[in-house]
Amino acid sequence: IPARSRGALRVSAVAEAERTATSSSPAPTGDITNKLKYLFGKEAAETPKDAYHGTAWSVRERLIDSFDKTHEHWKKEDPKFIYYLSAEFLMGRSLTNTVYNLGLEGEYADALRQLGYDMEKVADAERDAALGNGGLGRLAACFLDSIATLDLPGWGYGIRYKYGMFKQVLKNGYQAEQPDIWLTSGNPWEIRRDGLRFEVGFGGRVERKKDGNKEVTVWTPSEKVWAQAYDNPIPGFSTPTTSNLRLWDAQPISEFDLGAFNAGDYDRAMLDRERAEAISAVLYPNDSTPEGKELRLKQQYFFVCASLQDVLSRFKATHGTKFELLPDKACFQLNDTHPTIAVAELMRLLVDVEGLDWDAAWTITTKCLNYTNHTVMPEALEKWPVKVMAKMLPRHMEIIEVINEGWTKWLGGHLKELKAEERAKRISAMSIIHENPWNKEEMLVNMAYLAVVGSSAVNGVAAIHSNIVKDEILNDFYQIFPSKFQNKTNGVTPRRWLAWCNPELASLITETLGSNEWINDTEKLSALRAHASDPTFQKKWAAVKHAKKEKLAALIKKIHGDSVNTNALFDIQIKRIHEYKRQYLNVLSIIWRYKQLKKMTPEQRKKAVPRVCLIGGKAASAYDMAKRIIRLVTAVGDVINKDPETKDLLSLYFLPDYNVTLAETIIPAAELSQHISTAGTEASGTSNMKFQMNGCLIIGTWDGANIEIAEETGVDNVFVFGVRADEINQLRKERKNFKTDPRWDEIMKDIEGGMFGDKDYFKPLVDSVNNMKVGNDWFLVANDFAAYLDAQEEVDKVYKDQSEWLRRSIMYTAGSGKFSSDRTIREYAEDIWHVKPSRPAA
Ligand code: AZC
Repeated sequence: IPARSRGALRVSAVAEAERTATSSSPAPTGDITNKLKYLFGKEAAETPKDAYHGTAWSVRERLIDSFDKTHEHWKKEDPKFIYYLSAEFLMGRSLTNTVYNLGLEGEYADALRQLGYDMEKVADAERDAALGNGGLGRLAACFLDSIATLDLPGWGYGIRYKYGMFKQVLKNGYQAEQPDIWLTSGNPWEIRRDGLRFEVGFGGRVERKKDGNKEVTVWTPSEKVWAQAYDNPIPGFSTPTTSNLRLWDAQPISEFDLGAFNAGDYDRAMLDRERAEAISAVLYPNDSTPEGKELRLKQQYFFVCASLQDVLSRFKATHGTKFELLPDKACFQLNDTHPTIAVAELMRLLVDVEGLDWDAAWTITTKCLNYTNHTVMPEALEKWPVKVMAKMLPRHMEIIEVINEGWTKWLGGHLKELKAEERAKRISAMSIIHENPWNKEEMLVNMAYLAVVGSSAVNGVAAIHSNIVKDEILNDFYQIFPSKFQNKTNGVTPRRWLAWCNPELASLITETLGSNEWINDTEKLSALRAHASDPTFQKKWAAVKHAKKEKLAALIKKIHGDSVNTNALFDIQIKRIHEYKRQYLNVLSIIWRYKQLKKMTPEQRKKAVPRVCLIGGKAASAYDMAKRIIRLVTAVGDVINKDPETKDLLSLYFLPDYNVTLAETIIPAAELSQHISTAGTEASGTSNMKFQMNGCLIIGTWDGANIEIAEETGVDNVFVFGVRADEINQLRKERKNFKTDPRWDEIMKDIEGGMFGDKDYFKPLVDSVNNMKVGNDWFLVANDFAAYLDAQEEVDKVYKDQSEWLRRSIMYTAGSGKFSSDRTIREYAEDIWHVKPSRPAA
């Protein structure tokens, strides 16, 4: 889009003029070429990649200017900070987001044009920072955008993985994983903080020593590494505030063993470096199935330990050892259980290192920490074997034991009304350290329990999920501490997910509402409701959607070589591949649709609604069933995309390597999106919110945030189907007697019979939902199948009435106000963190 039409998005001409006037930065054109010359040794930008590098390194300086101003301001004001501790931050690309958030888009687009480049092409040369798996990591990234935009003093803390989320490629239709080597050409969006590093230890022994007449505990680790800080500035939108994501890189304490080298032992000379660097080398490619890997615990402790030391050292620089003030100056949000070792680490730092007594330290710790649960999948609720923890973190294991002793003792007192036997049962059920139910020999540390006991607030991420947390997953704890439990329905940043990724729609909205204030106040989108049935407005709305569909069609053509019908309904399911998310159900209905089309006469086919179905997402590398689902998608696609009789009416493509950037092209083009998890299993979902903002209709179960989206959009505008969460337990028990739909039986036979080839490979997939002796259809695919087909039929019916479809589409965007992460973050700030905005002068 030309810079002029993008002007509609700008905050205000005045604000921008002010920014330019105060900026001491050189004109971008010269600066871009300078960067290329002095950093890359290039006389001119010969490729879009060159242009990207020059531009990014130039923008970086503007970013650092506002970053420094913000930090000077916060240093002076000394407000309370929120520190968001997360093992994952799925940031995606930075260039576009940075220039738009800083209001520099016009300037840089003009500069690039003078150099013969188009901003969009240049932005395309950037690699995604994919330091996360899925929803949890992307949520953390949206939260940082909102924290900065709302001027809240806050930082993210995480790990600077050398290899992020694996790159997914298809080999003959099967998923293959390749390493994501994302740092090779340097990263303009980070600043290495030379000299800012902390020691992190592992293993070793714990001793009690006398210090005067006081007994102190001394932990002597057997292994130590440096955590080296890298700052990633996070620009807010329409504010001078630029916040920070501080990521830690693991470095050896001793650079190089020259002695070993001189003695000819080259491998040993490098050993320390390799061992240390392994800690921050790879992001675990799991979504909700943790691998019981020691390295993962090591990663968790590594970043938590460095982050807490960092915060305490800044605190001490201002407040000395008045640690009783810490809860007024700092709080930490534990993004799932991954950073939960923070409970023990903060205790260790306060008691062993700073010399506080236990009770004082415990009061401070529990005031500073808060925990968010993101999943109900039992396999994702982390539990570490006591043996592993005791070996790697012996002092922390002791601390957890003491915490648990105190906790169970307190609990015993609290439950004194109960009969002894009942009381003992409850205490043992709520003990942080407990037996492994599948292996009585093994004791486990339950990290969720540790997080609940060690935190002030515990929250789920959508209303239904928070209720499940209270009523099921952590019900025992809820009964003891009802006021700790809260709901904070997720949100997404409207900057990246509407304004920047869909500038055409954004311009139309701004033009219609008379201002772009909706970007910071999405509740204003509700005024679009008044235009939902206006044919002229609908026409403009449809034109934007069509343009975005053309763009996505071009991408499909690039990937698969096929031209898809852009007048077809674009039907999309993009998310991690998981049995509970039920991509399988989607494919089964596509097979059914194909069979129906095949049976139709040419006359009947003329009336059918054409569809382009797209599925994308990564399967955890060790998740066999998910990989089979991917293969089923590609195998079904291979058959139907080649069928000349039907291919204009139905096609199915798997989009490989789904990531943030791909989502930015897919979501604006989507007309129908699928959020069809078994009710009660998807904690929230956040792509549903992105689709909603972009006027995409939803077909979904009564699950996660779908429910709240339906409430905001109007339940009748959403294609809701399927069993409800409160029916699931009973239905699971009865599943073996469930009478499957005849259409289901037919499709199962087709797959088993080899209609899509690879029938041996698909056998376990068929068995998992259809052979009660082998699988048990835990996610109730069969139960929802008929209702899902009905809902799909309803989709077709509404799509035939384009004016009704467009009305709904507009109603979705109009109803998306609640799902801005600004709203979510305001709620966290007010109800949990108690941090207040503090904006530096422009
Ligand atoms: C996800 C949930 O599956 C998703 O429903 C939610 O929207 C998202 O968190 C953000 O809250 N969970 C994860 O990505 N991973 C884990 C381990 O929960």
